[in-house]
Amino acid sequence: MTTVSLIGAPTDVGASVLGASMGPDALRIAGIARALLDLGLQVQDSGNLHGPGNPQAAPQDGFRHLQEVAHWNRTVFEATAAALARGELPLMMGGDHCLAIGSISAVAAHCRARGQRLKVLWFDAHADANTPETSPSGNIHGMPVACLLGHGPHALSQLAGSAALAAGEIALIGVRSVDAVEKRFVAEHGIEVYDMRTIDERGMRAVMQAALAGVDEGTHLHVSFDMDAMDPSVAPGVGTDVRGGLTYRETQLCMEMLADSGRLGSADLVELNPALDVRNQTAELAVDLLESLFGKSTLMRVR
Ligand code: 6HN
Ligand code: MN
Ligand code: MN
Ligand code: MN
Repeated sequence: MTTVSLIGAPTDVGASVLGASMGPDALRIAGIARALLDLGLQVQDSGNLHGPGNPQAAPQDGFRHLQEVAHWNRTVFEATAAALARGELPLMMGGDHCLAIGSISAVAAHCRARGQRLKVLWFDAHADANTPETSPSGNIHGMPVACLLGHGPHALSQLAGSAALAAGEIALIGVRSVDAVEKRFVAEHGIEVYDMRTIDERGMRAVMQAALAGVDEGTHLHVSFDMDAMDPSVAPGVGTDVRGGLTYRETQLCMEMLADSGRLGSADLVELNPALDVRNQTAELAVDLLESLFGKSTLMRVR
């Protein structure tokens, strides 16, 4: 039986809007553990990780809070690696999206050690592919994709010993806000991107089929879900909202197709900002999505 390890990472050091630090508790209040237990999973909630506070400092050398971000990511790396080593399925509850550097670096190291293929599906309004040279904000939550591909400071880009990912191991879904220099990074690395226009034109089912092509029994699937991938009309509790995002049903279909793949090995749920939410609805929405990701379906499946 699968044991889901809930890893709370309560920090917003990678963002400039404060509040994502309250994400883990908002998910607990919305009933994340109960929901997973009701699906017949085992749940291990070891509480929240600890780390430095948010200094709210100005950028230095293109980064805001590099020291603090590196500290948090080392801690997330250790917790994720420990859960994987115990045979559990880590669910990192952010926190801002910089924390996916730690979780995905641990997943990549785990897969490499076992000769497993890895595919990361990165749901986001943004490409998160800035480097300190190109970032308009210095906020490190805008840089994790670049760091995971080996670009950025050593403390963030080499957590797994070398670059965590090759460009072909990640696909971005739901993208609609990409900075000028990020466009070049994405194109030059040949990163697989399903932006909102592609989703409009092809439909979510075709997009997910393409994103999951090649995922087989030997593949570890990691889902990194930034709540701002969804349309702000349904997910208002996020710090960097962009209109024109995924609908409720489009997102549920993604989660259902991911569950059907049977290959989910780890996940992040990030950028949930309870300070900007209304009656915890974005956390409740996140729990709905996670239920589907972990196999809840409307009807009994007869195959
Ligand atoms: N996120 N591209 C912008 C920046 O500051 O680099 C926004 C990044 C948002 C990041 O939502 O995880
Ligand atoms: Mn993001
Ligand atoms: Mn985003
Ligand atoms: Mn490169």
